[in-house]
Amino acid sequence: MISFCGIELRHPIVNASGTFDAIAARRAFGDALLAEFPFAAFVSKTVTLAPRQGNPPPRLWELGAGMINSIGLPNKGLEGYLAHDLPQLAELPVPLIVNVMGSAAEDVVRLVEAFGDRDEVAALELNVSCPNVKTGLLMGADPGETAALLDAVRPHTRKPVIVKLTPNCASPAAVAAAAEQHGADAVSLINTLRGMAMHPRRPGEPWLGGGTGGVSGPAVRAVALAQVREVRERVRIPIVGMGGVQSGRHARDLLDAGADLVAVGTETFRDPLAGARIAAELLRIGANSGMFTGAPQPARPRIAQGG
Ligand code: RRO
Repeated sequence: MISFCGIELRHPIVNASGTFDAIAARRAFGDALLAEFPFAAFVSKTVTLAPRQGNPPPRLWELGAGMINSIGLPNKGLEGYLAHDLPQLAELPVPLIVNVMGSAAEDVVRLVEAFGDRDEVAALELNVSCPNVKTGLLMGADPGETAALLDAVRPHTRKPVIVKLTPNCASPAAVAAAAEQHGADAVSLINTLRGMAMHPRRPGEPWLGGGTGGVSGPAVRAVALAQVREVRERVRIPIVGMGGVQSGRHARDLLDAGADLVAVGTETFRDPLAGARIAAELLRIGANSGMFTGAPQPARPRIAQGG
């Protein structure tokens, strides 16, 4: 067992918000999903105050090393989430982290109040980093905006508050430091990197209905590692590291760069049980393989010479 913001977890692998639909997965796999749930905690897709349709299609573009999404936060809104999603997510065998977003601090306060004293909810994640919504502030791009949001939100819940950081700003580490100083219990990073794809047959037109989107998958792994390391040098609160993790080795690298938990996102599109596989691989790797660290190495067998 490991402890994250006072929450007991079986292992350090969770899902990245919005990349694993646990309700649909339960419909597809039945109660077997509960018996072998792939993540140590479940992070829900972002909830907004009012329902949203999301961005016009197409919403996805596959890359050589990942994908670009422009989903645009479709969700049932707070009332719909409380009535339909929360009761089903509360049946999962792991702690529930609810991800919320608003275009103004007052919206986020109302969302945090609504979840702040629900027993089903272990922690809240504030999404201040969605690259795909044109209206509203990107509160997470600026340390001052992030500080002001936390000042508004913090008095309304005793539950752990995780701030999801954007890589699309001058200094994610400065935003993380502001979040810590203004009461965040943890930070998570990275959200997707803003990118675009051109329409293959219509010169000059973007492919995605939203114009631009968020790049995820192996393409962003090196960026995630660098940013997690940079944030770790600035804050003492726990970090949920994510970005292109496909294996236990990749998870180990993020932990070594300073993360306390690792989230898996795009890889679950290829394999819904990737979280369980990565957790098992991580366990086999252990804390340190000893290679190139100066630790004593086992004697290497001599390669027999022919002749
Ligand atoms: O819904 C989305 O388009 C979306 C969100 Br809220 C987010 O935080 N990150 C992302 O890549 N897509």
